[in-house]
Amino acid sequence: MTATATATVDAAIVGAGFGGMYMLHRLRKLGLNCRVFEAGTGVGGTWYWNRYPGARCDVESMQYSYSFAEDLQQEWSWSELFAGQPEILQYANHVADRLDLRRDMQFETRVTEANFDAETHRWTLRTDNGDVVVAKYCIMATGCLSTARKPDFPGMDLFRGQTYHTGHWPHEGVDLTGMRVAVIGTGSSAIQSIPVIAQAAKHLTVFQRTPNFSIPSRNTAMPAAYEQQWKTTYPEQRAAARASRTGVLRNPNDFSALSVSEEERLAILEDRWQRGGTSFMASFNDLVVNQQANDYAAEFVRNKIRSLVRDPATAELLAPKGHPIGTKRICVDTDYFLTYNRDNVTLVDVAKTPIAAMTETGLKIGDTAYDFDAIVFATGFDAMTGTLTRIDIRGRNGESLKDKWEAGPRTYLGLMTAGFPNMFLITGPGSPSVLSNMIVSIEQHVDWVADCIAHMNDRQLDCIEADRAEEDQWVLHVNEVAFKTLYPSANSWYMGANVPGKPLVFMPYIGGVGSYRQTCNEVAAQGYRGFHLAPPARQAAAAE
Ligand code: N01
Repeated sequence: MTATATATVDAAIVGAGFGGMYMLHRLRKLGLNCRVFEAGTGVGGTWYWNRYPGARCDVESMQYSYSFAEDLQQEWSWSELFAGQPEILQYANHVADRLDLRRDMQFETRVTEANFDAETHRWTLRTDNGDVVVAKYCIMATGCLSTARKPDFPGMDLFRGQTYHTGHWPHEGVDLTGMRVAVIGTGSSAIQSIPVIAQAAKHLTVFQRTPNFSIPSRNTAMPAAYEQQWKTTYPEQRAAARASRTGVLRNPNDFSALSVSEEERLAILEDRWQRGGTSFMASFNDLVVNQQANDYAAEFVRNKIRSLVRDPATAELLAPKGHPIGTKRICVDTDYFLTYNRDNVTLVDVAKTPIAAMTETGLKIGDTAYDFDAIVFATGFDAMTGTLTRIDIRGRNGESLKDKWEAGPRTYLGLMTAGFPNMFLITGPGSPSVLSNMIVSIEQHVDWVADCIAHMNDRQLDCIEADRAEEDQWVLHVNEVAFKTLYPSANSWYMGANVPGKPLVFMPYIGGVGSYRQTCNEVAAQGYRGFHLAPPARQAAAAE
């Protein structure tokens, strides 16, 4: 679809990932005229950009898919227990085809500005292609991990070899066969890509600043009986996931790690380790709130690392000791720790002596030079706020979102931010988002927003805005809940700690997917408590 110079739509949706796709579908059903803007050349969001070797979802395939249409969830078959990136992208494209979404999508177009006009209650969006679009609603489905981040080493431009970021992996793929490769970082993306890169590279050197806890995925081809069992019980299972804490069904044990004998504790942890995946964190109900409980689980995993990695010094370097398990995003891997037993893999600790510079031939750590053919940045994202604050968003009275969020993001329910009427955030900061199964949280937000717009249409309302005092209360609540857990003790991207100068604020809402949904539903049922709703601007003026 090509934009005309100035177009008018009911809703402008920014982003064609799972959030933007479903939002378009829901709003079309309400009869709204919509346009989706997407920087990439296709749909899929995260799964469009993150094509690095080994990229895979760590929520089980049967749970990581849309639940809104029975035919969609019945007709699609996943080939593995945990789907790889190509298959998830294929799924996103399948949904786009089935729902004929692309005709309202404009690709290779990045929204650069959005301005609210309080006189008309309309947003004007501008894009890097020069498009100007006027919309009643501006819906930011921009993703939580969509602005890739590279550190700013001196000499970044000097390196003569190839450089890559896991979050911007070339579509044509990269052949690292026989190369001397560096991977910087040991987060989820690195932990998935390192075992695959090690198989191709002549030599792989991993630069680790903070070791991470990782649990084996135990990924397999999809067992037919397992798929069938899910497909016949989808309604119940989806309902249970929506009411759960994380949006993922993982059989949580509802008792404390301190309530059982040491023998029992080890047996439970071993059972979860053998089952694999993030369900390890559901071994007990207090792993993220009780330091002693957490210590037991953390030491269990450290001992596993010690048993898997042959060289004791490397094993000790890989064993995380500086943060409670789970407070930095828990990783899920296939043969990550075993990869360090390969002769062609070296681990370099850059915690005490950081990477000093990039050179023409590689990296400098202190006085030591390392030469490479390719350097892979697995250095993460400016998470949750980075994409939104890079768009020049101006609300009432020209207030800039970037300025408003200077000391940390402020939202009411993670859905709207006061002063920015008619702008909805899909899985915004202050909502469970990244602490949950993203598709469950996306569907909940999209449904809430679509229902809200239907409510407004039915009553000829034209403008909705979060109340600032309600927003202050919500921000306080998000903080209070977070500080009852161990999460804020880690230097994680949840806290903004990975971006120099970013305020240290716990950004997602940790109160749980189920109870959060209930709160959102109650707010709607009470006539959108905490929001101001208004008729069209001209009508309001006439009534005064
Ligand atoms: O990014 P990260 P990611 N010198 O920020 C290191 C989701 N995800 O792309 O911890 C040296 O976690 C940094 O070190 P430190 C998931 O939610 C999901 O891996 O800051 N190192 C860290 O080790 C995940 O959490 C899936 O000390 C530097 C790494 O780079 C999120 O995306 C798969 C450095 C960045 O790790 C982000 O994961 C992949 C420097 N100057 C991702 N700067 C699945 O579903 C940064 N680092 C499986």
